Amino acid sequence: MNGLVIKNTGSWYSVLTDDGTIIESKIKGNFRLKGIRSTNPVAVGDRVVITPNKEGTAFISEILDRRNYIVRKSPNLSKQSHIIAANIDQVFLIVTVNYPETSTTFIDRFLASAEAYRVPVVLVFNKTDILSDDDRRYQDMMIALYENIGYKCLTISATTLSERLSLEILLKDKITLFSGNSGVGKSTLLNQLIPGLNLKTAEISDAHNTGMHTTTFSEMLCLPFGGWAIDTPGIKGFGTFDMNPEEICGYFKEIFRFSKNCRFYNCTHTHEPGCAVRKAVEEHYISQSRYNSYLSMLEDKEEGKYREAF
Ligand SMILES: Nc1nc2c(ncn2[C@@H]2O[C@H](COP(=O)(O)OP(=O)(O)OP(=O)(O)O)[C@@H](O)[C@H]2O)c(=O)[nH]1
Ligand SMILES: [Mg+2]
Ligand SMILES: [Zn+2]
Repeated sequence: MNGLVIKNTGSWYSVLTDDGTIIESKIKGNFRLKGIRSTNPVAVGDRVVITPNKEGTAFISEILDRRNYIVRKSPNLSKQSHIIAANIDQVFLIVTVNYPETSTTFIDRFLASAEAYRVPVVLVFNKTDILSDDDRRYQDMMIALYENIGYKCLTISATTLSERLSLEILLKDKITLFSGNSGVGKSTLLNQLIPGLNLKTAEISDAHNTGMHTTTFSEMLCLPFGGWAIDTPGIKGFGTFDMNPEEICGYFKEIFRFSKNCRFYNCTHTHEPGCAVRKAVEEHYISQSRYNSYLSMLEDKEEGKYREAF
């Protein structure tokens, strides 16, 4: 029997079978993904084969081939990966310039990882109703930066959601992963889009200006106007896996464009003479924040470690 994994709580997976029933399932055997150990070998969005048993539950015996997935390194367990979701059409990366502040390093690392499978990412700037003038100017700069590179950007306020219609158009009939730091309003936005949903939400910490990690499991939700959205727990750091310097460069679209003019074909854009990328940074064709994010990912690679702060 085949089905779609729509929820993952600990070792239990809710599988929506092709005949429309939901069966609570567990994993059978040892799943491995390209030799990488994963904290969750099966992810929300996976299509799986299940074998129902007498108790009304089932075993997942096989994962069907994935079209794509978003994976990050688990904090603290540097050899382990965590698959955020599989088989998605696009990502809504929910960000806030304040309450809490989403860092450009976090955004850039996320974007680079999505580029690995060419998954389109829409940057959704939330909480525009509570921004100061300074916050708003900073947000405008961010939007100019990312639109210039080629990413779609939206500004919204999830609490009032006057932007409902434009969001519905983008979400309709697609599978969309909602991701971002804790407290940026992922669940609040989904509660608005799906009447009667009532996902748990919580105010961010005043003292630390950070979210409270309210959502603790991933869940695929059916959108009333067609399509699916995946609510996920907020993520703090975004460690990346198995990328060599050339690949990392390829995932920063504008850096990649300039790299073609570097003197050396294997230029890492860190110290080499005749580097067109560093020249472009100096001349402000490439933003310093993007270049710093690129360097931070190279550093991970060199030191073989991942710093939680990102
Ligand atoms: N003022 C304002 N507050 C918002 C907005 N969107 C969300 N919030 C508030 O921000 C807080 C956090 O929202 P959540 O929806 O719980 O955030 P989340 O991204 O799901 O957080 P995690 O589940 O921890 O990852 C709640 O108090 C929301 O009411 C917004 O557009 N404007
Ligand atoms: Mg949430
Ligand atoms: Zn170079």
